[in-house]
Amino acid sequence: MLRNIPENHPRAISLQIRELLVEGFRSGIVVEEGLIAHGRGEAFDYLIGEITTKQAGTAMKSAVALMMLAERPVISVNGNTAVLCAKGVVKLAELTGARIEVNLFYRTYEREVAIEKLLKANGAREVYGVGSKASAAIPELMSDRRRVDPDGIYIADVVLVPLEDGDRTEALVKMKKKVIAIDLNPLSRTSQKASVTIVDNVVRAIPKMVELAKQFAHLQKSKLQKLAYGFDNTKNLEKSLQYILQGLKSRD
Ligand code: PTJ
Repeated sequence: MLRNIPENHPRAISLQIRELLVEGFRSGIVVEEGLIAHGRGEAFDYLIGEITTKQAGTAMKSAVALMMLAERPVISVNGNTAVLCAKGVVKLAELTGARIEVNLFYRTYEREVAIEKLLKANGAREVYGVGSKASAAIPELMSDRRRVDPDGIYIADVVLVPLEDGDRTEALVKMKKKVIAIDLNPLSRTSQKASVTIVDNVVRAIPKMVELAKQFAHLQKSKLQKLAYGFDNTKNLEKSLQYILQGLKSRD
């Protein structure tokens, strides 16, 4: 049960998100480190004004188009993502034809199963990467994130990694996969290494991506291709940083 947060509290949404994570921690889905990672995310969210910026919107269009054009798209889910947006992840997977795979930095069988259960309670039919299904390995990666499903991330051409740590993004790109990151920190290694970086909070980004996927269902392939491939991640990240800097300067 979430603690009572007054609706009219000026930071109500932010406090509710924290409560979701604390609950997720108590139920064994989120790790302690996930709470710390959220704090870092919150700080960057504050700097972008807790809104979806124009740059994030552009990146999302490219990301959703990439997923819709992909042959084997996969959405990778960790503890934080599961408690913050299980329903949205399932919907996005449905609309883009993506598989959903559990992939954890702090991997335990209990957490994998708890996340699978949560995803299934939110409508997922099949969840990849749980237990012995994670039998393939990402080359050159030493963390437990290397363990992937041979029918999921291992053979994927496009992987969405909401809230990630950088090593795996780099390794997946080396495997010639397109990696879409959602990360509030435009300076993180994940953000810098991904093919498409959405600098936004997953709680705002995933629902917006669901809406885009609905709109894009009617687009011609050539239009999707233009959106997917006519995107420059380095330039877009630079603009995201400029956005933060301008916001700080305007307070002078
Ligand atoms: O569930 P596990 O075992 O896979 O572990 C998950 C964590 C998050 C602990 C693990 O992936 C980790 O340590 O991540 P990092 O290296 O701390 O990176 C998390 C990144 O996500 C940071 O750059 C944060 O700024 C960013 N972030 C945190 N919360 C959000 C976020 N980005 C988007 N939306 C958020 N809500």
